[in-house]
Amino acid sequence: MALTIGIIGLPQSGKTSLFNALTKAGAPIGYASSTVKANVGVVQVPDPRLQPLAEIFQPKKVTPTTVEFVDVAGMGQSDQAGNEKKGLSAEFLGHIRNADALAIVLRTFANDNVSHPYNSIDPIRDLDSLNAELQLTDLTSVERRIERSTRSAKSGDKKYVQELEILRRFQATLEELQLISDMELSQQDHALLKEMFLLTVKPRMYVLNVSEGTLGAAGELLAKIAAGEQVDPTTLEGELKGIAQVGLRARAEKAEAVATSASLEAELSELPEEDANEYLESLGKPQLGTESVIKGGYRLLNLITFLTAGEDEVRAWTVTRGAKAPEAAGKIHSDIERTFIRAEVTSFTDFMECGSFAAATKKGLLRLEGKEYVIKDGDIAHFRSGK
Ligand SMILES: Nc1nc2c(ncn2[C@@H]2O[C@H](COP(=O)(O)OP(=O)(O)OP(=O)(O)O)[C@@H](O)[C@H]2O)c(=O)[nH]1
Ligand SMILES: [Mg+2]
Repeated sequence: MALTIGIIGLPQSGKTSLFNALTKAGAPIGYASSTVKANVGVVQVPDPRLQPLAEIFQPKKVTPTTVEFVDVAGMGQSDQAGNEKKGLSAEFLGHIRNADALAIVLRTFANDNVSHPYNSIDPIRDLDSLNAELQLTDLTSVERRIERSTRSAKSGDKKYVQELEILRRFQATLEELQLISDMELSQQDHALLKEMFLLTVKPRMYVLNVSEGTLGAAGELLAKIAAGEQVDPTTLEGELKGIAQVGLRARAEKAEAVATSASLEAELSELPEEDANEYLESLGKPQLGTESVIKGGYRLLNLITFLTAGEDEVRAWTVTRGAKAPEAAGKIHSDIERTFIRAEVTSFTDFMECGSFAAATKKGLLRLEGKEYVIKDGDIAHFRSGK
């Protein structure tokens, strides 16, 4: 199943612009076309190893691995209208519960034509407000489950007595506005969490939507923070202050923080490559948010890529780090996983030095691996299976 990242954020923070930059889908943006229905799109994961392999194999097809993005509006809406918070709509939840990770868009860009629900730029305040909404929604889910389990526990089923004890701990954490992911969790806690699809336990990435001219500086600042350097936000001016605050929060939570200029990147994605590159040069070639979002998602979810290569197809596949050879084979086809015999594996680097499987075999660089082999990023694998 494709990996799904849910894009959420306050109204008009640039979610659909980011979605368009990522998917080149051209979904309508702006106030007149606030997102009502969710946008869903599939994005190819750029992988620099595919092209050199394609040059060697001249395959009929080159297939990158993909990530799915869902852009769902509907957070912070009740605030905007000055109403009491009611939690999130069923439509919103339907889309976001199944996401593997969340990309939380936080606005720092200046644009007088785009209103902000709180009428000022302060990304860490926006994040706290979004968190409160997510926590409230999770609390409602936990309370509902408590009601259900209480009824079942009364009939004497021990399983539910234990479940209730766990649920009450979750409830207390959420009521204190703490994150469940910060709790010490037992195996049983994890098992229950897996069933509940809570929003605050999903791996998350903060996507700072910055002004065009700040993209380069924002990327550098976030890289510094992620590398563990000391940064004091109070010494920073303008957008960079809020960007640093969010970066530090991400570091403390072991989350990811990336910078994008969503509307710029959405425009760039529609230009011919040459023109886009020229424009980027003029901005000092900043790292683009679209790429950081995809890479960040990979890191967050602990994913790696392995490759298959032949004259029919050169292809990239996604697996969780630590997956063994049969599980990787299962990405290609469940039959190959079931009847797995062995894998022939070489690393991309070794392969490129040899230039062919035959040469790699001669040099002893094409290894035969069994069921216990742990797949590594950049492995080129061929699986043998039988009845
Ligand atoms: N200057 C600037 N404007 C942006 C940027 N990103 C988005 N905008 C503008 O902000 C407005 C809202 O952008 P959208 O992408 O529609 O925001 P959204 O979060 O999808 O909005 P809703 O669907 O209403 O919640 C549009 O007019 C965009 O052009 C940015 O990086 N810089
Ligand atoms: Mg939108």
